[in-house]
Amino acid sequence: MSFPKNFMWGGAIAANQAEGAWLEDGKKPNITDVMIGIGSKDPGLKWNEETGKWEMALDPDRKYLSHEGIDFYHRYKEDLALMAGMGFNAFRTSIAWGRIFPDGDEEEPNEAGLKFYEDLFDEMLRLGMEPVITLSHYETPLHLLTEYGGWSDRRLIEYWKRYVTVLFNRFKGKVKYWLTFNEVNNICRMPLPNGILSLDPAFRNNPADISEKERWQGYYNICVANAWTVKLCKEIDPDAKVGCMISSSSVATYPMNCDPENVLGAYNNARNISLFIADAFCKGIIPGYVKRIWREKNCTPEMVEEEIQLIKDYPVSFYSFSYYMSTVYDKNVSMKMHTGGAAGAKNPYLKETSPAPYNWPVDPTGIRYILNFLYDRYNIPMFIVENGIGLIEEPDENGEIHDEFRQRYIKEHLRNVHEAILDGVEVMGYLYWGPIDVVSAGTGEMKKRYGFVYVDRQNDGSGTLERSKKESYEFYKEIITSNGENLVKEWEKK
Ligand code: BGP
Repeated sequence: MSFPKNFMWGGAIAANQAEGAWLEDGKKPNITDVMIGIGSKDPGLKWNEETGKWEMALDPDRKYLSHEGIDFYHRYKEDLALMAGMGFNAFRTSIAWGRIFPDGDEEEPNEAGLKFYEDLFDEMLRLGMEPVITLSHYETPLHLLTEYGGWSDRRLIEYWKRYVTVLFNRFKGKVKYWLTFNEVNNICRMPLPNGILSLDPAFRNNPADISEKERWQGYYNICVANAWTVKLCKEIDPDAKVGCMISSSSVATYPMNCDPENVLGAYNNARNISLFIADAFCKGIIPGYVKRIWREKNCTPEMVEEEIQLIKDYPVSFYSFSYYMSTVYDKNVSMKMHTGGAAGAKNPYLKETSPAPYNWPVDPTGIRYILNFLYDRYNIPMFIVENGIGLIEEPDENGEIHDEFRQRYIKEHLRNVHEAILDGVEVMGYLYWGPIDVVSAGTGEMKKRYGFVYVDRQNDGSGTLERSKKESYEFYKEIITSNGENLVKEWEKK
């Protein structure tokens, strides 16, 4: 038994990490444009006592690599041709909200922004790639944060509806798969890149932190916005589908041992980091364990009865997710967070991690575990839209990059995806994260590379931006062109 016939094979990037052209053709800054890495403790924002407002305050001594990215904005044709060369039949990227509504609260969209994405999607379709489009990949227009505090203000729901209505009308028939908010569950642990900036005087020295009230009001407003997206899509383009996008590494939280407190702690970790919002998006309910937090922290958001009904009536049609690694819950070890997921105790059973300084544990079985777990919980198709490995790599004296680690990583993960399919899980596709090197989300650097295609751009901003194929390029191509058959045959032999 092989991979399903219509399996989507490809890769995923995001506008803010690849496009560059951060102020071109009418675009204004979005939140990640002022951050060097989404985990950044010192974003380029300052409270101005005189105006009584937050304002952009970039550090002149630091390099904001995302401002030029890999210049995908101008080079997308070349890049898509390289992806097509591997046989991609799907490609995921995001729309930078600030290209369409530069401030976010305008009445009319920016035609230049719409035109750019129209040309981009037309090119994908011409090359036989299904566009899989994230509506917001850490890209809320900065103005919506500085002026309104972002998603904790319910006016954003209206601005969002305007934004998605424009997109659904314009790209009707072209985009069949929409993802609402990238890794939306990070809204609680990394509120700033997810579009919330505190307007509470208590947080003026630390824009990365917010009050519990703002956090959960943001959560509720995003749940409402998600449901509106599903409703508007059904009305405007009924053939298209809307999915959630959840960072699901933490769904694979294993208990350190059979101490019941660790078992329960592991389960709660999966819920509190990943599922608390997936439950709302997929099952249409605000779960009881979330309401308990609201009661205990006295931070119940303001809610509207019709909106609770809307959340119930308009769940997403598929579950898309990122998976990078699993983690271990031990009641005596604190749980840290980074872009790859949660990091708790060390798992003594895992043989490798990605090389230093990243050291992300490699756990291919984890992807089979979460595919089964999530499919059992939500009963909707699963879509892997991010999985990959970031390595520090430079061409050797022959100009080549031999990335065996990446090939092994992909093979082992796909093997487990295949097992999950045999287990009966409906899997729509596998989109590898970062098929071409892009700026890292977590650290804002170039030297952490995921690509099958190398981009000559360095951390100091130097480089020709020239693209070249790594060894894994042909490897991935072979998998795609045989629809995974080559791997299945290899596994059957063993
Ligand atoms: C996810 C993000 C991506 C991506 C990936 C890898 O959290 O959705 O944007 O970059 O992680 O993370 P990093 O770039 O930090 O290695």
